[in-house]
Amino acid sequence: SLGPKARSAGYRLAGFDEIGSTNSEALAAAAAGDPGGIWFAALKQTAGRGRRGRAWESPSGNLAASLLIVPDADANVLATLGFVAGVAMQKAFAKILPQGAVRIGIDGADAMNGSGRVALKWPNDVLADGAKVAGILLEMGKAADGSHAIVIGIGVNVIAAPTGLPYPATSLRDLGYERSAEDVFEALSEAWVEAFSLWNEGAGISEILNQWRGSAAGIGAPVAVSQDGVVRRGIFETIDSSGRLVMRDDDGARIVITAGDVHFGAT
Ligand code: BT5
Repeated sequence: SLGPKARSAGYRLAGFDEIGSTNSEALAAAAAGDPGGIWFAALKQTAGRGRRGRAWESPSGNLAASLLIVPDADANVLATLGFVAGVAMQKAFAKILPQGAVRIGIDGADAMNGSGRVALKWPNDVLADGAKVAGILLEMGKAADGSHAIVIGIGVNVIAAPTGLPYPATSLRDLGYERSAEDVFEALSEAWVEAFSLWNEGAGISEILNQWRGSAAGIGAPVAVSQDGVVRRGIFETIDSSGRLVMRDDDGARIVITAGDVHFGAT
């Protein structure tokens, strides 16, 4: 199990060999009165999930980890925690992969082509070489006292990635890196503490978004964003100060998007 072997920076850790979903476990713990500050981590999930009811494949040996926190902040501020997770995940890879594999501050087009290079895809994916290597699912629940409980779930393809998806996926092993789920978790928990304390400093929200933007895949390139069957196309300009995607359409109109699925190289 991930528990006894793995070390967690800053928070408690509940480790599992196998679980339904670490996000569900964390939400249930919050409702049952856990005060937060705990990671739920597993080597395998049988009911892992992504956004909008989609499934997340978590075969044995990959990492599924969910952090439960009960921060004192407004819901719209809490929504930016997904970007903290993206920055933390990228920094975690920088800690455990060879120098040069992870370059912070590369431009978007470059991020799609480099060998094994790690970049962030709006809103919640981590790409290596343009393929999805990790996904993030931020969920809000209720703590026992009625305040907001936040669960930040992160799935990392350590030894295997699914095939036959509508877009490419990869794993650390596919990229030529033999690492364990414990190694990845330990680096992630350390990087989270660093990124979260920055976020917590108030002005840190903009600093986190700056860092995120600096590693964003596809800025300056054509993009299509779909949400509820509506597809919008344009040139991906930036991420604004609230973490929304900003694009410019053919007519020069500025479009600001809060949620959706991004496709690059849109035609
Ligand atoms: C995500 O959703 O990418 C968020 C995934 C979060 C998973 C973590 S694991 C720990 C915690 N506990 C949970 O139950 N969940 C969280 P989304 O952007 O909606 O992407 C989902 C889509 O990614 C699926 O529809 C598939 O196309 C694809 N997919 C599924 N499994 C994948 C994998 N292992 N690697 C890459 N892509 C995958």
